[in-house]
Amino acid sequence: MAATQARVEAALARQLPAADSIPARLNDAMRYAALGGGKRVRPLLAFAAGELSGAPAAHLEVVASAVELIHAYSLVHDDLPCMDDDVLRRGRPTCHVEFDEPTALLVGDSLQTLAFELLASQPLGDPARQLEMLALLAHASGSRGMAGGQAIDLAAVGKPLTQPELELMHALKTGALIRAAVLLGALAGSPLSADERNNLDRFAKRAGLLFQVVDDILDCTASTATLGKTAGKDEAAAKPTYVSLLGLDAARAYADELRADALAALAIFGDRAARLTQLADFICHRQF
Ligand code: GRG
Repeated sequence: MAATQARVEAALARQLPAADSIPARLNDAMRYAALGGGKRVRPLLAFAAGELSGAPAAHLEVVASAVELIHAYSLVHDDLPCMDDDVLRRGRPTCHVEFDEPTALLVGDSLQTLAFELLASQPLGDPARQLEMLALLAHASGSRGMAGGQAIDLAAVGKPLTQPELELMHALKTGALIRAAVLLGALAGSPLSADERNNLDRFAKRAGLLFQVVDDILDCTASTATLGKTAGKDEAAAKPTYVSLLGLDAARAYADELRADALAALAIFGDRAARLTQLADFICHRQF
């Protein structure tokens, strides 16, 4: 994991505009938001999924960086006063606190477009498959994916949601990009069979939901210092979560169930899925 994280960090550092190039404040803020922090779960998933299809590491580096840039953009915008209004991210002041709101808005815009520039501008094997990858990442990021989930989240504050409604919100807000990371990693190599692809998709959806259930548990059980972001925000904002819906013990049991289902979907891949299995365990048992 450390080697992959370092590789992605170096790739992002190369692809982001130099901090002293014009416009220096925006470029500095882009680097602040994207470098030097985060678990890099999505890049790790992309690299692990690439092992299923024999994807070249150079292709995976591009795919993983593109997904992480979208993720970094979403965190910058999510922290803005008009959204979640937070001051702490990855143990540091949020982007709009360290810089200013207009800069943070432009940082999000620029990280998002850089992701697509990166994914479109380097040959990644079969051009038709590369187009499929671009469409997949765009779909996962937009109103039918992450941004749509964020809209449902903003509208849901203070309202009780049923479990299927909560599931849809998270499948879009958090799950869509995690699913994209897994599928893009696999797409960067040789084609999978239809059966393999369906099982990988099932793994990706279960892993995305698992990530969110654990996030909800950590929000009410871990400290701000451990998380590097403000803990207890969901309850304070009266946000519906798996813990508020099911209770802590049932939320933990649900996380175990999702992990087991995710791992069952990997059976078809045998030893090639060793790293994805480790990552599902990491997502389930993480402490931050
Ligand atoms: C602004 C369009 C738009 C979308 C924002 C992803 C998101 C949608 C908001 C983030 C809010 C949040 C805390 C969601 C819970 C799950 C999540 C994405 C947590 C943060 O991801 P990690 O834990 O972060 O992978 P690091 O810092 O490790 O990269």
